[in-house]
Amino acid sequence: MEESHPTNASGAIPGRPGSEPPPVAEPTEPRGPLPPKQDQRGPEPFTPTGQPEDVPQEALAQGGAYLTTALGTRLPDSDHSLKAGPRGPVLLRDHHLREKITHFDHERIPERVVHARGAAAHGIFRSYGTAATVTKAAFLAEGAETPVFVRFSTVLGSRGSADTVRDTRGFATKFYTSEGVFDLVGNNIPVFFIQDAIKFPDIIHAGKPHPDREIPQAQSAHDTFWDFVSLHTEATHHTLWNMSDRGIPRSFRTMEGFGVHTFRLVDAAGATTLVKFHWKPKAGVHSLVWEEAQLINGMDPDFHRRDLADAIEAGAFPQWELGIQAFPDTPEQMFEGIDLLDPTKIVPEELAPVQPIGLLTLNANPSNFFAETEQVAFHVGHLVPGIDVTDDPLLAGRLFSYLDTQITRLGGPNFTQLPINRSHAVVNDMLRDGMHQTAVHSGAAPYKPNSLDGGCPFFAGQQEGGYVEVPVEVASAPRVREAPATFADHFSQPRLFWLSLSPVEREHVIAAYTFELGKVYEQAIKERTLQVLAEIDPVLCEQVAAGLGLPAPKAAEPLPSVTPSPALSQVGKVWPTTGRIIGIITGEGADLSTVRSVRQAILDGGMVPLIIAPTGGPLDGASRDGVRGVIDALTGGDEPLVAQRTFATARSVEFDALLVAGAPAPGADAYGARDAKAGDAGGAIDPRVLLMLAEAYRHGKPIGGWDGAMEALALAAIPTGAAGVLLGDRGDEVLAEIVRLLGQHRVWDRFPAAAAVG
Ligand code: HDE
Repeated sequence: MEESHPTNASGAIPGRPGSEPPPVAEPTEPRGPLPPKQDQRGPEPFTPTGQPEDVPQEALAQGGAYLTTALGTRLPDSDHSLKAGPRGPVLLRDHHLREKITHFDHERIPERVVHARGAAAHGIFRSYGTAATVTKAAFLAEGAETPVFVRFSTVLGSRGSADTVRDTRGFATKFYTSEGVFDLVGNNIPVFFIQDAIKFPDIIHAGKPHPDREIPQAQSAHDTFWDFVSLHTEATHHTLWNMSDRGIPRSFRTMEGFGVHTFRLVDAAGATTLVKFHWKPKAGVHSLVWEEAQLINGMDPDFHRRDLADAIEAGAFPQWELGIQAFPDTPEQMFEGIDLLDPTKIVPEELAPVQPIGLLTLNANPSNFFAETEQVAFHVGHLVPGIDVTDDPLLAGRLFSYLDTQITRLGGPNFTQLPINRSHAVVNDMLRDGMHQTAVHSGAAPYKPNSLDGGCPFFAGQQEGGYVEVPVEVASAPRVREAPATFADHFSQPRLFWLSLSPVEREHVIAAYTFELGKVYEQAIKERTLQVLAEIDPVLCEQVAAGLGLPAPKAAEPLPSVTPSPALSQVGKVWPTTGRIIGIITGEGADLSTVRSVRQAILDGGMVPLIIAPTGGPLDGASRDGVRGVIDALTGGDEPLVAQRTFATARSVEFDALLVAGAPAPGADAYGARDAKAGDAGGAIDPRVLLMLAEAYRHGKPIGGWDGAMEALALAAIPTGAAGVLLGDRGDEVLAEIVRLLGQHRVWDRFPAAAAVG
């Protein structure tokens, strides 16, 4: 049968060679742009509590007072299945039972393949306008205020793993700008293990638990990690940062953040500047010490998550300044001999200062962890006009990976419609259908060009705020699987970092390598790692080798001469003490008026006092009744002094400093009483208090006391007159000195500085 073709009025077949050209279509009446489609508008702005401002409460989940099914039918009972008689059997027709169980069965979604464990907060970013000279991004204009959502994370552990493991921390920020969403998906360490995204599965497979037994959880102290990083020496710099105090931050609030890659900013005239992004915490850059971090993982695995939420709830809003290091966008993309496309390299701040461009304040906790913290989807490809990427090969792979992984994790391509991910700018895309589509799209023509929807939506050029890629010249080159020669140096920057650390920080690095390699079984892996350390510094190599009981190898090449960067050290600086936690150990006979005034002075200083007592309840309970109670009631007198921790619930790791108000007698519970009866010299002081003091001392925390405190300190084997240990007659004087020491974070003198480096 003859094929039939559509023909036009002249009988020619459109698009067929040799046929007559199709006649020009009659112009139709030009139509104006259609108004934005209702369902494709941006989301209603979300308040920090996560509730849309102008959506009535009834329209949201959890409206109304009565329990309903998912479809709104009110329910009389949710505690019993529908049965044939009270003793059963259960009936299959019980829709409510099946709905409840089925929904529960599907409550979990796949965790993130990396960065599974995280905590997040809402906030606001205020731009200083100082970046407006180099970028046209609207949210970086002077005075612009942009809502943000920030998620902090560990990399290796599962969702339920502990917070204070030795690991890199994620620091991902979603800016809901007026021009669309911009995500700055950074880490707390400025360099990465690999230079090319194709190695990402390798480093992650090496760091994750062993595939046979699925152990160890959330840590790098095992054979596969060290096997990989000792063979793959471009990982040396990042690994050294992990082994430094940066691998165990005191709090998310006291971490720096880094964009890692070099980005490209574009101004209104199209001029470009290369930049590296930095987040600088207002509270200072502080870390735990390793023993402390390990103890916390048992005592309070949610330490960082709790710390962030508590601080925000208490109104102590964490703040970071966003800064940029700016470099000329030359064809070589080099700065002072450093390849700006190499993500294993930093540019020392002494060579290119970090210029502040805005202030981030986290001021609201998520109201639902799953809806917000778990479902948030960051992507380095979420860019706004004025910010572009570079050809960093690690970044190129990331530009593919995030969307790809989120399609699996969030069950399809429509996760951008989830409240936490929705743009606050108007959305009019032509993406349609797919799993979990929540928009009810109108219009007949989700394609371009179209005439049926009046040509809408229209393209936005430069003038209309469109995202126009920078027309960067691409050099013609052979197609190869190779890294550039400028990526080849893997050791000079680790040496630079090592030499920039203070002696006590070097000592921590030595201890960290010794610990981690001490957990490795294969001798060959330890030896290979020692060879890597020899290429960084002989003292580092020798001291770790001594700890492992192995010979120290010599460097294969003469060590490069590098200039240290003092900005990389966390020691020797003075920081605000706001939000730091001071424990006050009280006991029988403690002078409560001093405790009360010291507690108040701590609060007045913006810090957090926690009273630790042998038992719970009010310390001055007896005096609340009777005459004192009546006077208080009449005069609105003092708040009762209540124990927030007991000897059973407190552990040193929760506190930044400890005060001892008198001699803490044993607690009334079995533990304290039993040990007290032991009859040794320590019997008079609760053994858990002695443990607390000894730990705080070992971890370099300021300790102060008055009244009978001296006895407790002596029994905890804390030398009289030791650095950062203060005994006085007056609580307020002792506190003043403790706060001064806290400004330096730790009593650094207490750590023997073994790592003297020449
Ligand atoms: Fe990621 N990374 N990454 N990463 N990354 C993910 O995306 C990936 C890298 C970072 O709180 C994943 O949604 C590749 C560097 C953070 O939700 C995944 C490479 C930096 C977060 C992914 C890197 C990061 C992620 C997993 C090598 C610092 C958590 C779940 C090319 C600059 C974001 C997800 C959050 C998460 C891929 C390297 C930071 C699989 C392929 C370098 C903070 O897409």
